Amino acid sequence: MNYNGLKEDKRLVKAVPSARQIAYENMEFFCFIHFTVNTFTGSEWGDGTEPESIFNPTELDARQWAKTAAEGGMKGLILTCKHHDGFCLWPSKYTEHSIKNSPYKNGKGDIVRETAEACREFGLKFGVYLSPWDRNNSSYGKGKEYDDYYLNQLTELLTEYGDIFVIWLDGACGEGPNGKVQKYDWQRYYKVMRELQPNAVISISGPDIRWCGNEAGEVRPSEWSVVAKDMTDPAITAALSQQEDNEEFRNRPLDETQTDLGSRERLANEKELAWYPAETDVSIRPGWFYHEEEDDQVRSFENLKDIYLKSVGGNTTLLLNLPPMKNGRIHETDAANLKQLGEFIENTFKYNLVDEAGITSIPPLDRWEKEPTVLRNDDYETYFMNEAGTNKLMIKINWIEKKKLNYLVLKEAIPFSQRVEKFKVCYEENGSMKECYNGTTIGYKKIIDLKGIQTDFLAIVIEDSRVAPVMSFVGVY
Ligand code: FUL
Repeated sequence: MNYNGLKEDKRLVKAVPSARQIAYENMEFFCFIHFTVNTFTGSEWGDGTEPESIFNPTELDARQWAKTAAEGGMKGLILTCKHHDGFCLWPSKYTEHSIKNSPYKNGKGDIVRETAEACREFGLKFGVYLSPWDRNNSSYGKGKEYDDYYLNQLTELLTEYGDIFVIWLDGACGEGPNGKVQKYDWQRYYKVMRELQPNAVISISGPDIRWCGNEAGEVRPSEWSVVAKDMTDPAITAALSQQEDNEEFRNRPLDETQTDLGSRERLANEKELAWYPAETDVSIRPGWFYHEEEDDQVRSFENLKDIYLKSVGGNTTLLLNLPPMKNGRIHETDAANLKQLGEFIENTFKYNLVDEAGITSIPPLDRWEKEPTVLRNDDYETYFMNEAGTNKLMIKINWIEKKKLNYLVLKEAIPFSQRVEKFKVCYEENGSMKECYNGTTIGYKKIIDLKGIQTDFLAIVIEDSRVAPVMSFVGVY
């Protein structure tokens, strides 16, 4: 099989996800909560000199955060336990710069615990963001002394709050209070993380989940989970997010060097490859932290829907930030728009029309032990693997009568890596076949807007694949 002059290369599909990566990708959609002294000073990056006394959320109820996230269709929640300003939302034993010296619950509060408990109540998994960059602690920039401090805090978070599903590591790294920049001992950090929470993924400046490269909700048209192994080097994420945080940076689109991370051409000379799937992280407001003056700039339901379909439906996980207000509550506009998204997700993907359709395929059925009907089950136990060496596959779906079709969902069986490189979708209208989609990657999940076409026949035509495609699920809604 040839593709643009390059031979089929089985090594491209040797990179496969770990169990923890599969579990994370399956969760699809998460909530980010950015909350710290910045909420009270109106800034995005605190400088570490903020007095603890300003932190005073008088109506904070972590259950409202968890409820809002669950109603929005999210499956997990990640809290900024410590942002770059160094202020801790839990009473860490290792610093005085925390809520224990704030008016919040007279210094007796622990927002990490309250949030972890609320997540359990609402069926969400809980994750932590612990900024390596600390602009408050005097050991920052002093090498091992700061690494020890960071690991002590990390150990508190990973041992005292139950199961953690993700440790989200920010790439931003600047000067500390003494003007020095710290060189983080990442490998030592990862070792402790793996020991204490072996099921948690280590994201962004970690080896499991990759930053998509922008904060504007933009997704690559061809998103590959198999990329060059050196992309997992935290120095790369750090370099990408080194700039000052401002709106321009947050809305910066991908530059050309970042649009193709995984094509055969791009990977042709890479010696080592890794399964390193992308995450789309974006805020519901212009800032990561709450600013009252942005109350009229909350992303609308339509915009959130668009981001959801592009990201979760474009082979990435989606991490959507909901910044609580000074009083500790998520603003009602943010909650209402997200709730609409949750209802959209639930109602749209409730009933799979493939359950009442016939499925056949070309090459024909009887050449395989398994029938393509296994595509109705949304799991990796059942999948449809094309015959070795046969990279083309057509899946045909037909109904007894015409149906109005809104969305098509396709999933590859990612335990076998990501294989499909080129496919199209066709349907029958007035006796002739029409093309309604033409694209490249599928990966974990692809959602295609069928725009309400009316038809009784749909064909998914895989035109090229790295090696024989393995499809796990087809849904039509
Ligand atoms: C960035 C940080 O600098 C922002 O403040 C925010 O936390 C974002 C999610 O990551 O690197």
